[in-house]
Amino acid sequence: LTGFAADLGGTKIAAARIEQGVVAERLITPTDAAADPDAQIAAIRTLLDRLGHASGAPLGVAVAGRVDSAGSWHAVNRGTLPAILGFALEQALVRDLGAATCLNDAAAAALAEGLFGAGSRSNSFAYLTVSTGVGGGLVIANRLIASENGLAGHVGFVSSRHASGPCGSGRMATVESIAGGRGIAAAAAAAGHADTDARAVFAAAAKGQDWADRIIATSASAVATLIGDLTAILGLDTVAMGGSIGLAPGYIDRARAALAEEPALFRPRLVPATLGHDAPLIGALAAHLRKES
Ligand code: ADP
Ligand code: BMX
Repeated sequence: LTGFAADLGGTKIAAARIEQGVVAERLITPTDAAADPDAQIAAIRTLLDRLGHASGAPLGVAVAGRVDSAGSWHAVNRGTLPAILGFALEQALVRDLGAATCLNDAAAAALAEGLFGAGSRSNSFAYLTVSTGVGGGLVIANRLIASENGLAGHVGFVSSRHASGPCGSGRMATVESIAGGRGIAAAAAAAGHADTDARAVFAAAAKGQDWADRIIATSASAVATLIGDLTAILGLDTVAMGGSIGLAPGYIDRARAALAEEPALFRPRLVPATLGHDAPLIGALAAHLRKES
């Protein structure tokens, strides 16, 4: 597993040079959420250039949004990436960078965790990212679940009894709308703390502020209920959690505490992603190398 990878999320773009399955060098830049696809590709390209990527080198690109079987990229949450409205991403990447495979970020991470990480001994595995949104990838009987329209695995858009407001997907009261970073910021604003991002809500909770603690507890409860629901559908035995919120100190403990309220049958093993923030990067390159072989 040697080559390059990029991971474009709603908040940050990461790119890496990967050598023998290990991230040898990584660069990160903030995502310009409003930017059009060409500008997003240019931002990825700038990072790859700095990492020494040469045209035609193996490259996997993971993106927030759905990637359909033709390689077109569409935001599902239009509030997160409003200018990604159906764009021939894989074609453009191949044209500009010589070779590339693209797929959804959480699907890429699920693939990596399934092959090399928390899901490697599982028969029914889910990766969940709690980040700008709430994304997912499902690996059942060692196969990543995929659909032609690229929507399969978008578990953050399931309805939640913990939510009540609108979601950028157009659905109402989704898990993502209450549990993801944008949902947490919206809940903070509703509690009178405008312009407070999820990271700042965590900082406020760490200082003992009740309003912030309640928002994070609700996010973790919504994620735990989602895990119970997915387990009812798929018989999950293991769930790995990633994303900057999922991996934030204390978050997985809160999710486990909420999951403890579920009956045992609906309670899979819940662990942090073994590959941490590298999971989408390693999975994207793995998907590329698999396609080329
Ligand atoms: P992306 O969604 O672009 O993949 P991240 O996984 O970093 O990026 O998730 C971004 C979200 O995580 C934002 O809502 C941000 O405020 C929040 N966040 C970033 N760092 C932390 C942290 N240390 N603790 C809690 N939340 C964080
Ligand atoms: C949203 C959705 C998913 C993505 C997930 C995590 C968009 C733009 N994003 O559910 O495709 O996998 O967020 O993405 O529709 P992140 O930005 O939080 O890393």
